[in-house]
Amino acid sequence: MKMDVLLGLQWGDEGKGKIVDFLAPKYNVVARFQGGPNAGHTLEFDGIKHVLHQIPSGIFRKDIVNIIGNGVVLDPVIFRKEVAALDKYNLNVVENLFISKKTQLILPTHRLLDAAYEEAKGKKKIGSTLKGIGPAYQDKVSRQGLRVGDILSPDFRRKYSNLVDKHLEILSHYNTSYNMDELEKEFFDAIDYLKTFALIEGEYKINSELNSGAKVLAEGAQGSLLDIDFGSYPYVTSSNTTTSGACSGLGVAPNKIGEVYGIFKAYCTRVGGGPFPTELFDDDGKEMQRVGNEFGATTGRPRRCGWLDLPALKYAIMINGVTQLFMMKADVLNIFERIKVCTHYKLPNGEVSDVFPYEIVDQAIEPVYKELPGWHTSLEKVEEFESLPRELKNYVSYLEAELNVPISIISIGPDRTQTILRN
Ligand code: 2SA
Ligand code: MG
Repeated sequence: MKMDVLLGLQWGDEGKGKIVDFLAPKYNVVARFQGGPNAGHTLEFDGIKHVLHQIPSGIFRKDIVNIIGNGVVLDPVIFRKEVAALDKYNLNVVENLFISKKTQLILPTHRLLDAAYEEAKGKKKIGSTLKGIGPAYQDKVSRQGLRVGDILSPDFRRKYSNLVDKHLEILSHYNTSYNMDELEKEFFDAIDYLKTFALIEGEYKINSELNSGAKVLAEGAQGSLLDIDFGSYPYVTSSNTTTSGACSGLGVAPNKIGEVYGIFKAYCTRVGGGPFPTELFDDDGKEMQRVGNEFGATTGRPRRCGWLDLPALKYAIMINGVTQLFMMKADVLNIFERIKVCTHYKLPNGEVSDVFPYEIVDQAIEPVYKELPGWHTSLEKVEEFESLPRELKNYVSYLEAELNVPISIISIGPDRTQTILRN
């Protein structure tokens, strides 16, 4: 079998949690391949809202195997709280969750370093989620990180102290206050708890699942435009959020990738700093934020809002090799009489282009818009594609023609049931 990949094509928060939950019944395995507690995947069903950070979204279905891959950075303290929050649902978390021994650990000092580095950036803050993501990946790449498998070694405390001593030395140059004893107590309690889970050779597990005919879904976090290589650098996260990250973050070969599902919102949002060519600063933007409830699932921060950006979306489709598109939150645009879509960027030198430019950060980019009529009506009663308002169907056809990829799902509300499939 091949592994399908699901990822966000914008700056995150496209609605991956909802879609994984929706697709999950078709899969036997759901795996996370990058990121960590900076992710916030919101799932809503039976009138209750659930937010997952590090645990794959397949956990709500009792017959699905969930894998945290080697590409992830795992905070054991947050992990413990996350599992505790699931307690009341009577799920098989311990039996259904497998963690790669090669997954990197986030230490309490990674969080402190994240905060210290952000503070030192002054006005140029990345808008990090302050979960220690950047410093943890830094240690991975500089070959000194601790991995989940290390916690099984009798030497773990010594390895931990070696690394933490280095962190504390760096922190002594910053104006940071913390209580190391408290942080360490909480951390080591969480490490003991983590030991009660299946810590495995993730790459063997996932390949043997594929070989035995299991259907596997890789669940992306953050978004393609936050990719460390292809995003709006340096305003990015510290991992490859794109399809190739699913290969390296799980140990699955590129020729085993099947469908690549790309999710995008019918408009655009971004949390944190960095360029956002179609950002709205007017009432339209405020309305999108209010109606779309655009606040970060991890940090609660308000998300910046704007119109759909086709140059950025085409770029993300190209990098990821997207085979099917899912359009999310179409209902948020119900309020508009006219809808805008950015088709090109106008650069300061007058050039008009649909290329996502290298100089995305350092120059003012003016979006060139096409206007389309809005549907300006509620979608509440709609259950199938045919019953969608004509203007929304036209919006979908227009996007498909521009993007050259079919839009096979249109989401018109947060609930599992508010999901329109196209055949
Ligand atoms: P980090 O913490 O080092 O990964 O931050 C670097 C940049 O990546 C952005 N980022 C995100 N953007 C959107 N959603 C994310 N996850 C949470 C959510 C965010 C939240 O799903 O709602 O709750 O605020 C996420 N994670 C990282 C971040 O804003 C920085 O620009
Ligand atoms: Mg999110």
